[in-house]
Amino acid sequence: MNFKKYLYNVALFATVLLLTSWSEPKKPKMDLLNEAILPKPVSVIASGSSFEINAKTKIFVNGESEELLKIGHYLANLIKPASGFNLKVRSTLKPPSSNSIYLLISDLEPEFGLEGYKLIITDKNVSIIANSPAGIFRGIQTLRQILPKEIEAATKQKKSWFIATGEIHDYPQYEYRGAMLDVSRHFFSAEEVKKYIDMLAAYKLNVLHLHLSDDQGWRIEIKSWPNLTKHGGSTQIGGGKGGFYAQEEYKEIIQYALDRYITIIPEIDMPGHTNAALASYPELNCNGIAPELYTGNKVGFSTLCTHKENTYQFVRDVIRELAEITPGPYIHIGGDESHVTKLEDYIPFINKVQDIVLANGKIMIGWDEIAHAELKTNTIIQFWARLENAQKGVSKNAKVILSPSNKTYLDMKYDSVTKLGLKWAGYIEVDDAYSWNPSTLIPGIYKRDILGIESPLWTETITNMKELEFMVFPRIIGHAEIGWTPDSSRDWNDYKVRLKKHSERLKIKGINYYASDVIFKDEPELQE
Ligand code: TNX
Repeated sequence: MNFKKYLYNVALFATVLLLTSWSEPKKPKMDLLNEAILPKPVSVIASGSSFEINAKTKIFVNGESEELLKIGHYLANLIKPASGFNLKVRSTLKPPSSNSIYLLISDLEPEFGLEGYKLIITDKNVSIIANSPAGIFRGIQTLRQILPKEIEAATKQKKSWFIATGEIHDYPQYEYRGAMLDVSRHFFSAEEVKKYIDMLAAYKLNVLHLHLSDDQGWRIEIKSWPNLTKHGGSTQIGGGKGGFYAQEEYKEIIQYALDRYITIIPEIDMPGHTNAALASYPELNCNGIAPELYTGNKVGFSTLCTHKENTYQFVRDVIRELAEITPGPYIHIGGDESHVTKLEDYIPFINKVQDIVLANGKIMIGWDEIAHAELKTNTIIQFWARLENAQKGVSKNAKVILSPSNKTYLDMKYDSVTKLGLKWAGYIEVDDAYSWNPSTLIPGIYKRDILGIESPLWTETITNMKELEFMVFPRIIGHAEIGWTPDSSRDWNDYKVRLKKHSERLKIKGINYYASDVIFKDEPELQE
């Protein structure tokens, strides 16, 4: 080869090299194990490279399933505001080529159940595989958490969207992972409830229990007893204007939740906590006289008249209408703190209500006091206060939802200087909320007895969304991890690091979380 030809070859080689490196920019090396995923997945394997979501990435779903296409659009809409991308969503029968996110229903091992998923990220593609659409939806929440944090911004960001490659296998420890919102003491609009549903969905929760009636307000339209909302829903604690959900509005909340694989559980609290109903219909009172509406925050002073036939007509109508607009399997009948109902009246009352719920094809849930009644197959008790009640319930074959007030009550103050909230069950710091195990909480109650856990937010002192967010976040993220992640892979020190990182996302989302010292105050530096 002469020198000219040699130079020519060198130049050609250099050009080709340059061109290929231009057209295929190097993917940054990234480590999936560095990502702060909450709740922590069952297993994560990192492969050290990255995948970039760009304007040309397509979302594919296998088959023509409307439901999967809907989830595909949900994902596209999550990515859109911050990236500005309008990702196409398409169905396909064969695995798509590169630059795609593929949502696929397939038979996974039984432990993946209805909500488990595999998330597989290579430098060419992302796939989310699950036994059912719910699993795909949960997998999308993980994908969301491994995208750069700016993905949570509401406006377009100048950024590229790389994610680390690897494989995540994940499924929940408990089938029931819930939150409860008390919309009676202070009313929250349907729009606000939907916002809350979105916040819960991000942490793979699957139940929102709505406390729809109490002494201070009746919040769900019952067409056969219209004064319940007209009068009984007109105020709230402090005397402000209350509110209620028309049945059509309630159905919209249910659909919104369903689209996020969240079941709404409606609660009508009885026989106590009923002043709003008693004030609306004199015939529900033993003395036939309607009391005034109540705008204070005392508990335990009201009761339906358990001897009157009227009362059972009322309960039948309410449960029937509620069952008709509730597709989920459960109706919660309260049953707590009936301090002015005699036990000999309380027990037959709960027994009758249970028959009414069953006759309407639903499973009854009640607070732990209902363990005194004759529980039928499938009835569920929600533990909040008394260990003996939970144990009694389990001895009657009931399954238990755990809402220990000293760990899960989101209305408890964090510490002595927290302005909002109550403290009767003690202060609950972020680490207290996280550091406990459901299966060792109550002597004699084991994992097989436990349906799951739920975090209630009572709203005596909580009046708006900013206050709600402050009490809920970040404690509920810890509860979500307790419900999802196996006890053996949970550890406060590891969780704390992930939560601190994750807090930057909460900030970008505009969630008014409590920046607790137990997360943000660094340990004192070790002296050299
Ligand atoms: C107890 S928990 C209640 C509620 C209150 C709450 C305040 C339960 C079943 N009953 O009526 O709102 O304490 O923390």
